[in-house]
Amino acid sequence: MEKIYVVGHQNPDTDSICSAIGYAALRHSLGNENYIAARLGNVSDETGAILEYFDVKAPKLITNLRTQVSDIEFDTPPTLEMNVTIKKAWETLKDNKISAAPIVDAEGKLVSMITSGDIASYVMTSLYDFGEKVIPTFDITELFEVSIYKVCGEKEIQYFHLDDYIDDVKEVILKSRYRSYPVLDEERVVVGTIGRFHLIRHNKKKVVLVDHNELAQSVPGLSQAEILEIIDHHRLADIQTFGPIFFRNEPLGSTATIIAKMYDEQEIIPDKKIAGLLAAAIISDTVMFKSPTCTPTDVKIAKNLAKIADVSLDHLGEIMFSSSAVAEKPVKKLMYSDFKEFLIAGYKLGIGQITCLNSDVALKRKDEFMKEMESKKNEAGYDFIIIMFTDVLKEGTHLLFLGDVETINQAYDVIAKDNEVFLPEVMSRKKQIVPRLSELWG
Ligand SMILES: [Mn+2]
Repeated sequence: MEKIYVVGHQNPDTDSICSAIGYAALRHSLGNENYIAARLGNVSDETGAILEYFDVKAPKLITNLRTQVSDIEFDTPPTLEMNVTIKKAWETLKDNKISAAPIVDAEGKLVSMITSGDIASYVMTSLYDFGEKVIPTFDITELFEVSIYKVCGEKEIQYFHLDDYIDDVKEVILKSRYRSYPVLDEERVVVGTIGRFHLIRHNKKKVVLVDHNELAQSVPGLSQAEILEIIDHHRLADIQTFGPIFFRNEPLGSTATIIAKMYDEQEIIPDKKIAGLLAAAIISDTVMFKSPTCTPTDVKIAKNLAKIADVSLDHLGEIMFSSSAVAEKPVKKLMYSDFKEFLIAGYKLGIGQITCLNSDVALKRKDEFMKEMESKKNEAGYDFIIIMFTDVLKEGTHLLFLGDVETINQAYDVIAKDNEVFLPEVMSRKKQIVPRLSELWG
């Protein structure tokens, strides 16, 4: 059955990973085994700690959704072994109404290709060599018994692999003149042939997006894929689809909350592990229910999930937030584990968020952070770069930023100094940091 990937945003956070796992599992419970949880990047330490706790594997890593040869309905003509005769080869081509077939060794691996043209030309050349002499019939029989390997010789064969991208295949095919090309699996075993014709229509990869609906945060090659559903709790952004889709957007604290509601609507109780992961995702996204994005629904559902999983929510919080201990880890790792890019009114900016139990420890490393921010800002061509140190105990966020200080002062009604400022009660990038910039610039 055709695979359907369920995938969250780039630089996946706990909500993106756990919602993908949770939704794929819900689909499995409904009998749709072809839903596969996926991720677009490394699992953060926070998420890793929670996956380990519940003993659940990280979702499959995918790097893009460009169409590959394996997405095409290519032909599967019979293959011929090297030692068969041209008579047999000719019959095979004729019986299957094809003009070419791959030649393989005993293990099915590609050796060459034979075409009806090769056979015709070999026979004609051989006959022609007799000139105008009378041809004895036994010679013709012998001719038919020649092994095909002799006929096609050692010509160079253009072939493709199952994981080759169609764009690349197209380029090669348009420049060459063959009618069909062998397709190989990773063991070089021939699994079929493709021709120009197959490139015209092919299946798109199918995907369900969770926890985002913003192109810049999604998987490369998305425009070549078919989006079946979007389940999200972020602002409506810019992803467009070819046809109508199932789109579910609710102003809740996490996508995991929506997934848990969907279990409920289907009257399915998630198993212990899934319930635990969804609860953890709610706690992570709402920063222990302290974020203004948190709603009473999030609290109610998280408590219910914790009951099913037989764990305490505080314990889940400890596992996740202490894992992002900010004293020792490399700055790059801290900065990019939850880093998102935004385009607001023509401004390009990057905003990273680090949730921690003690932001003072992190700020001792300000110089290191500023250095990395500087180089990232130049490299990515950002107008602004902001790193949020969201402090669970202080219930606020310490900002480090690079960009126009007046923007920060106006947007957050503060007086920032030395590229930093503390924002009490600010816990959410989505609801408190981004919207104020949008208002200011928009
Ligand atoms: Mn989320």
